[in-house]
Amino acid sequence: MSSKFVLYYFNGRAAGEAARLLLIYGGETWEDHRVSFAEWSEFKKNAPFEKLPYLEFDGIKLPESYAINRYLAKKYGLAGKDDLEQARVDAIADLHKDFFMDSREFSRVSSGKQAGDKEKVRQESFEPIVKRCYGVFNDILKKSPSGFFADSGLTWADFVVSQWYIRMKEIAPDLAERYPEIDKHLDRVHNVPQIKDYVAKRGSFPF
Ligand SMILES: N[C@@H](CCC(=O)N[C@@H](CS)C(=O)NCC(=O)O)C(=O)O
Repeated sequence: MSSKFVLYYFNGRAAGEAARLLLIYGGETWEDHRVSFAEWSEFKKNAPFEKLPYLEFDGIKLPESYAINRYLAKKYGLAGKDDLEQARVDAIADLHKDFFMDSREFSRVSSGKQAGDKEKVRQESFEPIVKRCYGVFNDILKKSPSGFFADSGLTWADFVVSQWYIRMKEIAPDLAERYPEIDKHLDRVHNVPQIKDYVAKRGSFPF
């Protein structure tokens, strides 16, 4: 059977895994196209906005991870229950984008992909963004009646935050103790019935 959706991203979770989880949650027929770093410079010429991820369907190439996530979340009922909740979900995701951008350096230096003094990068760029964002996320989750970011239940913001948190915990294991609600949230997300099987079988990722 031919796939309706093709998601193009690197072999990592980072900015692509939330879209994968949304497609799986939605029960879609889709193709998980992982672009290797060796083929990227050639591939980039035809990628909209010259970045990954993008989602291809019906002759359309939709770029930008959050545009993709919102599009799929609306389709599968994971955008938030009403306009206000959707705006709150967007706010969580947007704060997470700050976090993602500012934490990538520590991730790269930790894995040796980028040169640098790991402890210096941790103190000067990673810790300030961790404190600003994870403090907020932890408090919201602590107060949430659903255990997810939105009071009504699971949304795409849960996929975005939890999937990058996996990488954060690899490079800074003390985060689990400092932000216990974020740590419990990861298990809660991974136990969502629609994605549980995929999560158990997907194996490890380099980032
Ligand atoms: N704002 C974009 C950022 C995408 C982005 O930075 N993608 C990275 C991978 S996470 C990429 O394509 N890197 C390859 C390059 O810049 O050449 C989004 O959220 O989709």
